[in-house]
Amino acid sequence: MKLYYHPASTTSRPVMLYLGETGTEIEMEVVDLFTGANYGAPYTAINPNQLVPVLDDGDFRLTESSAILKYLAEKSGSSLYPTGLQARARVNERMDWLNTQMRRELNFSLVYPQVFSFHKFDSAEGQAEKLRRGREQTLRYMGVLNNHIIGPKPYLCGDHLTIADLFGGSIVAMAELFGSDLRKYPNVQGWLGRLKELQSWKPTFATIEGYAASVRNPDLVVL
Ligand SMILES: N[C@@H](CCC(=O)N[C@@H](CS)C(=O)NCC(=O)O)C(=O)O
Repeated sequence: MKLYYHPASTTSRPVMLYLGETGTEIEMEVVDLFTGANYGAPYTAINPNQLVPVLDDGDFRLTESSAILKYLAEKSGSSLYPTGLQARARVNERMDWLNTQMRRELNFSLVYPQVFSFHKFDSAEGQAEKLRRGREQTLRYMGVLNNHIIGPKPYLCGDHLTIADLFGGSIVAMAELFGSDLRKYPNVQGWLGRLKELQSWKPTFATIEGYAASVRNPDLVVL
């Protein structure tokens, strides 16, 4: 198997975490998003969306980080993706929520327009409005995550780590990385703290931590 990825990519890191935590060794190829390699003809032929990650398993090609995690876990029978009907439905529910609600607001509406030049809005008014709304919605979803999804449990789906935690950890960690103080969300902070203890967390996050340190500044709109 082969993974096309970039370590600064929020959607590549969950797959990197999965591979690290399960000791799964596959071929890894960096697609350099910072030089636009994903827009070149060779990579566009691999993924017409021009996005990472992509998994190749023989002649089977898979895009979408959430689907890749489920495929890898199901293929190897990993306990990170429980098989019981309702337990699995819960993992899928969390991943869909993270992918469509939290990622849209926290990553695309609040963080990315401030720290990735190609996500910035042309007009100052447009940018300000995007950030205002993104912040408002992210605060709402952080409350849902803190009070209802995590609550007193150690992980998103209960007592055990699942692929939903690997997926969500990468998305939610973007808040802290770019200057948000999550102390007002103690359950979220505690959950992230447990994920940071995973042996593959530090190496997986080294690139984005370096990038965040280089662009973080007091003017960023944060939570
Ligand atoms: N829904 C896709 C989204 C993938 C995605 O947004 N990838 C970003 C990195 S996090 C990317 O490749 N961006 C390159 C670009 O926009 O130029 C997934 O979950 O895999």
